[in-house]
Parts: sequence; C-alpha cells; structure tokens
Amino acid sequence: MNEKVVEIAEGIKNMRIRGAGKIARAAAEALKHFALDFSGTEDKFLEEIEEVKEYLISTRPTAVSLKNAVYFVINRIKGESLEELRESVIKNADNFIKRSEEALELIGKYGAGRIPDGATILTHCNSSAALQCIIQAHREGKEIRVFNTETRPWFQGHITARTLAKEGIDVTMIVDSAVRYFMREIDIVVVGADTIASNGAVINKIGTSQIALAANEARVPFIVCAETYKFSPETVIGKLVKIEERDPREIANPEDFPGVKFRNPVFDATPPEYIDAIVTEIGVISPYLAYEIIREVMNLGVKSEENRY
Ligand code: RUB
Repeated sequence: MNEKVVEIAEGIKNMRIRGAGKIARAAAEALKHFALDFSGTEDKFLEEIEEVKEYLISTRPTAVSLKNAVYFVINRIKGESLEELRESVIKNADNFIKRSEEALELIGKYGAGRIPDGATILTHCNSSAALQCIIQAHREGKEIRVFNTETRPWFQGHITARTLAKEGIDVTMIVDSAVRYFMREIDIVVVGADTIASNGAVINKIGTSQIALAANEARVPFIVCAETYKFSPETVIGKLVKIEERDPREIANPEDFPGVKFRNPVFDATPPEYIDAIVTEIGVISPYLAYEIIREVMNLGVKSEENRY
C-alpha cells in the first residue's frame, strides 16, 4: 500500500487527524497521493484504488464525511489511459478539498448571522464548522462570550478553548456535566456534525444530545453547522449510522477497577425536534429538510448504494 495513504489512514485511525471535515479532506488527499505515486497498468490502477477506498473507509465508522469524500473522488473518475485516470483522481480530490474549504467560509458567514450581538454561546467538542461561525461573529465586531465543554474522554475542548482564546474571544471551559448548570447563561448552542441522517437526526460527539435536551428545556436555540457532505445518503435506504465505540482505556485503566465494566461510545444522535436549524453552505435549513439535501445536492440514486455523494 502507498506509504502516504497508510500514513493518512493511520492518522485518522489514531485521531491525529480528527473532526469530520478534516477527516474528509485527508481522505481526498490520500487518494490524490495514491494517484500521484502510482505506476502500473490502467487495470491495476482501478483495482488498487478500490483497495485504497475500502482501507480509508474502514478507518473510522461514524463520520459519513469520510465515505462521501472518497465516493466524491472515485465516482467521478473519467478516462481510459493511465494518465487520464490519474489526472482525474487528482482533479477530483483537489475539487473536493476546495469545495469543502469554500463551504466552511459560507457556513461561517451564514451561521454568524444567527449569533446575536452580546450573545453567550455554548459549544461542545471541536468542530471547525461551529468555530467558523463563532469566529466570524467575533470578526464582525459582535461582543460574544463562549462556554466550551472540555469533552471527555479525548478533551477535544482543549483545542477549541485555545483556538478561541487565540482569536481574542472570551472563552470559559467547563466540564461536560456542568452544561445544565450554566444553561441559564447561554443564548445559543452551536455545534458541528459527523453525520446527518435522512430524518434530520444529527450524529455528533457523545454528549451533544444531552446538551440539546438541556437547551430545549431552557428554550435556548440549538444550531448545527455542517457542510452538505455530512448528510448521509445511505440512511435513505434504511441503513443505521454506526456509533463508534472506542477502547475503554480512554476513560480509565480497567485494571484499577476490578469487576467493573466500561463502555466508551464516542458519538450520539440528537433528534430533529431538538434542533432549531442546520447551517450549511447552501443555506440555513430546518433539520426536516435533510432528505431534500440528500436528494438534490448529493444527487442520490436510491437504487444504487454506491451512488453516494
Ligand atoms: C469530532 C466531532 C465534531 C464533528 C464536526 O469528533 O464530533 O463535532 O466531527 O467537526 P472526533 P467539523 O474528535 O472524535 O473526530 O466541523 O470539524 O467537521
């Protein structure tokens, strides 16, 4: 297997590369490296790229952005000669990365509009899309304050807090279980997404659904920032989103707790009734429009499972 592909795939597996958007762009980059470095016949190219596809997709199970990026690049391969095939993969990968970066910019602009001047925002985990909105609101001159959860067990909240502080934004980090305690101070919750199902349910970092419940109880708006490639075509044909369960040693050393079992699911699903809006690069929508996004934007032929994104 291509060295660079292995490096990227292992980086995604061990979470050196993490966050649904970054994972997607890294997978596109891996396919580009495969094409750049390949030497052999056309048939071998097409055979090996299938192996690379399966390998990349196997690295993390929950974020559909990964599959959508891989299918975006592979479903658009054109050409007969090796040169044409290679160029096509490189072009598609570059195109995906460019579109993904442009999407973030637009999400920032649209999402910032939803953040009132003087708002206290709560965010969870570390989402580039959510941060883009928050930072954009700050750059537009809005006086904002952010509470962010540390996000157990991987502490992705540390990255969020540092990023916001570096931007000069007033940020306060809290433990995940303090969310409801602080909810009375929050004006809006802004989070990202790993996958959005056809019924509008949002799968994001474990704990997101509890935050949504607390926000709903306190009548605090809850918005999700997500590129359209976070929408999952296969949920239209009845597939359930697989929730990743990671090594319990991320929580504690089981040897220190004889007789105790541990579970470590790292994502959960927030039902659409707790979500006020999803901010995408094609506009701010209701979660109930998820099916439309999948059908129109991702050009889904429900007939073929392969025909993703
Ligand atoms: C990251 C996470 C993020 C989403 C969205 O989980 O749940 O909220 O991936 O991020 P992990 P982005 O750290 O386990 O990958 O907006 O950057 O795509």
